[in-house]
Amino acid sequence: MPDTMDDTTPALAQLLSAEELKAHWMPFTGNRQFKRDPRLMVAGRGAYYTTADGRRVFDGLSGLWTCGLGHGREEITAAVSKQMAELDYSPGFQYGHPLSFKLAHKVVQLTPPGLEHVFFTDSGSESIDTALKMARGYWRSKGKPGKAKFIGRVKGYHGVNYGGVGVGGIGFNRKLFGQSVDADHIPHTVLPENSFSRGMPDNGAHLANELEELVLLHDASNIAAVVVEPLSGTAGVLPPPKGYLNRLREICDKYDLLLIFDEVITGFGRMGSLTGAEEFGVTPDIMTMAKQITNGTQPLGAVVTRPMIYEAFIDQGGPDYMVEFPHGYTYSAHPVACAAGLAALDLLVKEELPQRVKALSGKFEAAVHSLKGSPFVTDIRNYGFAAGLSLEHYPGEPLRRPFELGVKCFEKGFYVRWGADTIQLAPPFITTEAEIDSLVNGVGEALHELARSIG
Ligand code: PXG
Ligand code: PLP
Repeated sequence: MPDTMDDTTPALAQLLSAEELKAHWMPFTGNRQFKRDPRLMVAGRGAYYTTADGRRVFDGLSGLWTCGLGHGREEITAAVSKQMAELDYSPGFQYGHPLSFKLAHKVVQLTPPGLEHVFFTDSGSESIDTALKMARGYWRSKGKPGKAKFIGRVKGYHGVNYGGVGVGGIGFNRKLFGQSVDADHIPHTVLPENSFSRGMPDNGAHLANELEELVLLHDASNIAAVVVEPLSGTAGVLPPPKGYLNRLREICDKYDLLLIFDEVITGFGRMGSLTGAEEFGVTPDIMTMAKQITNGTQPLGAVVTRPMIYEAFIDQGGPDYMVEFPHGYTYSAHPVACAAGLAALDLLVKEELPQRVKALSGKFEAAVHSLKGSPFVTDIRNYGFAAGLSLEHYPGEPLRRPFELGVKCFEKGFYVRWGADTIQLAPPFITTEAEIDSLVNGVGEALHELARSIG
């Protein structure tokens, strides 16, 4: 284990006792390793964190793909403080407050034409489960209750709630929990001939035809919806092959399947457009969003739908005092989260940050691909301000090298994500060209140091 905490352990002991460290069962974390050698952030400003041992660390993943505007944005802090003082909570069922309607309207304006109604949740996982319920309810309201199966994609990540795990395609996330919803999966789009592709790979549109194979297998009368991320984030940044998403859309139209885009990572700027749908030119029937909607400052998710979905529930709603969609969370459209969302989206638009990502994405692409030939690097993929590097496995231990590399990067002042056999970079939209170079150089040095340390 790295011994970097040795000289800082007294500072850590002042901050947290062993009992306190033990009490928190951390999410998606190696709890044993972490508690032996904690990595703690205590402050954030712009594109940098400050760690408990007083170091400045570049935020190479924008939090968890959340904080593209950078940290400590005063406009968001002011909006949240004002809202807390004015109306800290208001019931979301049968009563409302003005901000949720303003935010819903804003989201409709920022998503592609055709998506017109917004349902609020508290997270990406809740957004996905909401979208799946909308899809099944839609078909039931149309008199087609058999249309209940979902088609996800291998390597897809759709959060951790039961529906999302069932349509998700990451084996590690599924194996302890069993199959939760009726789902099948189309193949992922990683092909050896696409190694080191820049942006959208040339090969692989034909893999969308696998959807048609599954439709022929299960029959369209049994399938509710197809759920994919336009670009898979968590699995290691997998951009869609050219033509692939268009083909999925065609097949969904041909067989009357709903198409759900999970834009929890791709939504609100990271692709260099407001959404992946806009960037890749394909509009789904339902879009799920979260993370960047509040710049990560408050938990908030959104599900954006075509009118036909909303109207199907309204039309079957019975007397007008009846609830049309028996679904919602205590914190759906929380006023403080809505205040944060309005402020964050205002900044995103006013500062033209998607445009900035687009303008700098060529620079980012060239920088990350300069790591080709560095020790252990077997593939590099990128789009917008997102990149994934696949790393050569230790025999029988695919997850170990990315962990070692991530910790080494952190020691060197760069926070990056490790997951599966990859590391991932997703810098804030405000990142400068010099910071892109320094992040990529930091990762390159860490790779070389890792190679030297194991001889
Ligand atoms: N869908 C997609 C496409 C996601 O990326 C979720 C749903 C779930 O969102 P919530 O808010 O419930 O976590 C996500 C979230 C990572 C990482 O390190 C990625 C996510 C979450 C946490 C970490 O790649 N994606
Ligand atoms: N469990 C119980 C016992 C509840 O009363 C509620 C909400 O009222 C929930 C779960 C759901 O909580 P949430 O609305 O925050 O998702």
